[in-house]
Amino acid sequence: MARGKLILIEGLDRTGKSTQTEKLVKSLGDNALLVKFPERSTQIGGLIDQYLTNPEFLLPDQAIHLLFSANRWEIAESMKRSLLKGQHVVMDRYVYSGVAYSAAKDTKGMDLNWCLQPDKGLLKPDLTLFLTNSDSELRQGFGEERYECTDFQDKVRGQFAAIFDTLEDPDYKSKHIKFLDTTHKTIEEVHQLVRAVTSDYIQGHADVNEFIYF
Ligand code: Z5A
Ligand code: MG
Repeated sequence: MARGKLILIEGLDRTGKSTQTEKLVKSLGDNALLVKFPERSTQIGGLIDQYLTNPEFLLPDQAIHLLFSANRWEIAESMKRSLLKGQHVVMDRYVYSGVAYSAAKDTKGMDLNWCLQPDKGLLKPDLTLFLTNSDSELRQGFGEERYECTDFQDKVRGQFAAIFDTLEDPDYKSKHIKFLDTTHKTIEEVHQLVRAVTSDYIQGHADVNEFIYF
């Protein structure tokens, strides 16, 4: 049986990632599973949730970085089992967020390469849809959690660009990463784009069964 595809929706804060992952999973039907990172319901996820929502819950930058990565590792095996059963797995954020947000802190020694190391060996997405837009701060909710402020988001934007320009393998990038500009598009218009790119990818790679790894 053909394995399912690992599909990632990434992007800057409030660009509609959660909205679009939910709609994509629904449109793929029973054969798709949604996985959101951070997965806040696990023990490690509980610590991450406290860190993000409680300004008095302090952790060294290295420690919270490793917790975000550990949160991916604790779900890695069950994701792989689902893929092997033929289910598509659609992720809301993943390794690229992990690297970009931590590297944006400018903490001594925590450069892009350092940040990527704990995720080495995780499954790499078959398809990443990276959402960009220039009006996201107008949307409801910006500013409620740690990291949700314009200055820091500008740094995160720079780190995402550096990941895709310098860290990621150019051959992988050209085949497996698509950038979608959502500026001034409605939720439904973005969904149609996301759906079209995903369907094309799934149809074009139906017989590819080997996994790719970070
Ligand atoms: N983080 C990290 O540091 N390290 C890691 O390894 C990982 C994450 C995995 C929490 O993530 C924080 O964790 C995050 C990165 C860090 N910090 N920041 N910033 P999260 O994923 O849980 O964050 P969130 O609360 O879900 O926010 P978000 O993901 O940034 O938002 P979103 O999912 O992109 O947007 P949305 O919830 O789908 O939409 C936001 C609003 O806009 C909502 O009211 C929608 O109805 C509206 N919306 C969406 N699309 C549109 C369009 N097209 N038009 C108009 N309005 C729209
Ligand atoms: Mg979200």
